[in-house]
Amino acid sequence: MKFAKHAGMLSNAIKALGLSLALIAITATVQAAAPAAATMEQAAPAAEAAAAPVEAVVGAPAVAAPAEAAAAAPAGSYKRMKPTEGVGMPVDGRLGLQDQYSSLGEYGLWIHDAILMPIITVISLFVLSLLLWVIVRFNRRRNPVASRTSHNTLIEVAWTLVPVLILVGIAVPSIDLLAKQLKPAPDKALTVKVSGNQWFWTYSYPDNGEFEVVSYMLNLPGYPEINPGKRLVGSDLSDGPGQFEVDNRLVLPVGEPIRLQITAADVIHSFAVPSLWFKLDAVPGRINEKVLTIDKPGVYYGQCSELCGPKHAFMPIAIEALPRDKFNAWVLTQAGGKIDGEEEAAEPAAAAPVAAAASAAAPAPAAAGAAPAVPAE
Ligand SMILES: [Cu+2]
Repeated sequence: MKFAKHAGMLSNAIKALGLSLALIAITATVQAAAPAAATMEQAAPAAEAAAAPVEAVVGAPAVAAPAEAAAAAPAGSYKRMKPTEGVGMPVDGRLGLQDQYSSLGEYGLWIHDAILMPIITVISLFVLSLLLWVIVRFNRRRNPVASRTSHNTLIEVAWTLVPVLILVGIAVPSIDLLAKQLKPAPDKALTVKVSGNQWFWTYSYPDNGEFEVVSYMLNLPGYPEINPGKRLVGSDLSDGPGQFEVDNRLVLPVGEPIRLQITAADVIHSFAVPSLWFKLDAVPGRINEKVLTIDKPGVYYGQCSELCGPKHAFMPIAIEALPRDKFNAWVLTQAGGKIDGEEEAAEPAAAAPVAAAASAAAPAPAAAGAAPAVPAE
């Protein structure tokens, strides 16, 4: 009897030791994986960034060639961007989060992939094996005389400390990410106001002449008309997937912080773009603000993520992220659009006259969009 008790205590001690070792191993693995994963995450966007200019270069002449004004449309001219398949949009059959195109998104994705998923997996397997072990080893048939073990200091300390350490390990990067997400925008950041409406989005640009862009989902071929008068998705070469593509996108510059102020005109909506790690509720009578910095030019799709009425499913978000000069050129195609001279001293001053000259000199290509805007200026 006494021997059995000692043997039981010994086996408990061994279990506790094994548990502690397992924990140390987990934390060590996570720590070792962290920098490696971080460098991989950094390397991947670098490779993509290297590929991006090629696409841009290839795209540009293709755009200019058929147009009559190849010479009159210089680098600064705007052309609606065609999205890259699988970038900034959901992919059939995919597990996990979308690829990320902002540094916060890469950080969040790393926390999910390198910290949370491994910890969840290890804990689940560990608990499963403990359960199986208890079922096999400590069942009633194999233990007709029940053990009277009631305390084991080592194992009790271990099963208190180990979860605490795991939670601390999760909390450190999580709180860091949260703090970074809530950091206010720098004073000079571009401000764009986003309003949710039943059932479309409006985007206004107070720093660029207060013009407003109204954004409706395009209608789907073969389905009842959702937004009367809007064209069918796919009727323009630059269109992305159905139910995501809109008539007028939210155009933003890349590589600089943008202060997005989100509100709503009627009921609560939510402005969410998964590939940019951005989701913020749009609440009537209130402005929610968050900074968005997009790393790479592209088209990124999202959806309203707050049930807001019968057409909630038909108010997608399409963000077109452009280099600064192309963004400025787009601003000048909008009625009343102007480049804020104070925002960047040198560049807009140089870019604005060029773009203005282009739209003045080349009425043919720019006529549709820019003609009403330029005289108004
Ligand atoms: Cu909505």
